[in-house]
Amino acid sequence: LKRVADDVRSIPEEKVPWFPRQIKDLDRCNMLITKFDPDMDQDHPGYNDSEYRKRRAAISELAFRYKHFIDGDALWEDDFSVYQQLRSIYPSLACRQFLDGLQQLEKECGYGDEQIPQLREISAFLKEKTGFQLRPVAGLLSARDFLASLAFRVFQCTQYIRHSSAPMHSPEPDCCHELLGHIPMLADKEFAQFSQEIGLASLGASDEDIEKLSTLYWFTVEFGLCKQNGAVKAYGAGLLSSYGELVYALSNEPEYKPFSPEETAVQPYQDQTYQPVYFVSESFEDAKIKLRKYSANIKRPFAVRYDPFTCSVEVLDQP
Ligand code: HBI
Ligand code: FE
Repeated sequence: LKRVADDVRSIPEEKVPWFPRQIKDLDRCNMLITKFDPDMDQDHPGYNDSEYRKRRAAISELAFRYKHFIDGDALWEDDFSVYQQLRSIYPSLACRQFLDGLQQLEKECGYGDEQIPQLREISAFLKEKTGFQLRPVAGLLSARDFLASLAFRVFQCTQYIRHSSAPMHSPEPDCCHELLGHIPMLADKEFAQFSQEIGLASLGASDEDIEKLSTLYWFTVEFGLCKQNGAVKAYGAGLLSSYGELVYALSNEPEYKPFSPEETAVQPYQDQTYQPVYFVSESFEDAKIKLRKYSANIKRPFAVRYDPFTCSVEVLDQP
């Protein structure tokens, strides 16, 4: 039923791993990682809750059926108690771009603690702001497929909600994480550009480089901090969707290092508990310039360029 690592499409024997060239090719970027899946992981808070698992299977089915040109229905879960809690600490801890994005979502897109707009509406909102669009996904994707989507300004979004026995923490991405962590940031032009550039760098890259880019993504897009008016603020979605870690990251406890792609890309990270170290960028502009330099040094026998008119990737200098 689920498409997972062992029965994924076979990649023919060639030097460069397959990668999507057109936005509709993202229909094939669907390799799920089952590490934190409630059907497979005995430690998942929903593992023994058959109602929860049934609901998850139904939501997954919608994501599996989704095709780029068909744009099927996809729904968000609607329990939004975490919204109010997190909302109250954002003004002092979140970066300016996040607060701007959230305010626009509240004013123009129906964000609030009572209800949440559907994927289609938020996708249309983002398309207008930065050209990003959303597509539903059933769970944690392989890093390669997830990053490839960013190259096309497509963000793969989970729709299900965390189990009610653990409202403050989820080992998997869930809709609270996407809606509160990622979406406000994706409404910022500079940040959208940064995200797409990580995606473009990943296309056809070696497994080793994918691992490094995924670690970079982890310490920036998920757990990044940045300087703003002399203070340190959060922009990472993993922080902005976790009350506990957001407060912890901006306390005096954790270690901070300046963002430097070479060093950040090989820093071991934690996906079970708080990060031991956070990387602080001078600004998004600065992070983008550093990332660009880093990407230029990734070895690939070709270069890629995104054509926004056709939503496709041009491959240059192929041998
Ligand atoms: N899959 N659905 C989904 N959402 C993510 O945020 C995500 C993912 N797969 C991998 C991933 N994030 C990161 O850990 C990086 O490896 C890219
Ligand atoms: Fe995320």
